[in-house]
Amino acid sequence: MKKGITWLAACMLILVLTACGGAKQSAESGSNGSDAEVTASEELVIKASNYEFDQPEYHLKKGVPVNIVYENVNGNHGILVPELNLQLDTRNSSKVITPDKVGEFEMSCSVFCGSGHSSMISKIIVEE
Ligand SMILES: [Cu+2]
Repeated sequence: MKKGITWLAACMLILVLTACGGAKQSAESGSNGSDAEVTASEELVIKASNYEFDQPEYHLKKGVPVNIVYENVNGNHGILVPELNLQLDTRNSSKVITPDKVGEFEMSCSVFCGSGHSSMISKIIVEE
C-alpha cells in the first residue's frame, strides 16, 4: 500500500518534470472543478492497458456533451488530450466534455508507465 503510493508520487513527479512529451497541461488535481455540472446522454469509454489504448481512434460529435470514462485494464495509465482539456486517470476517471471544434486531437498516456509509454498514442476525432 505504502509502496504503491510512493510509486504513484514518483510517477507524478516525473510527469511534471518531463511534461510528458512537451504537451501543454493544466493539471489541477484536487481543485474544485466547476464544469462538472453538465449532463451528457452520450458516453465514451476509453480503455488503456500495457501499452496501448483499446482503439486507434475515438469519434465524438461537435457540440454534443459526452461523458468520457477512463478504464484502466492493466498497468497504470491515464489519458491526456490537451486540446480538449481532458485528463483522466484511475483516480479521476470520468469527465463530461463538449467538443467545440472539429478536428483530430492526439491523445497520449498521462502517466509515465514504463518502456511502452511513448507508444501509447491514439486520436480523438471530432466531427460535425
Ligand atoms: Cu501508460
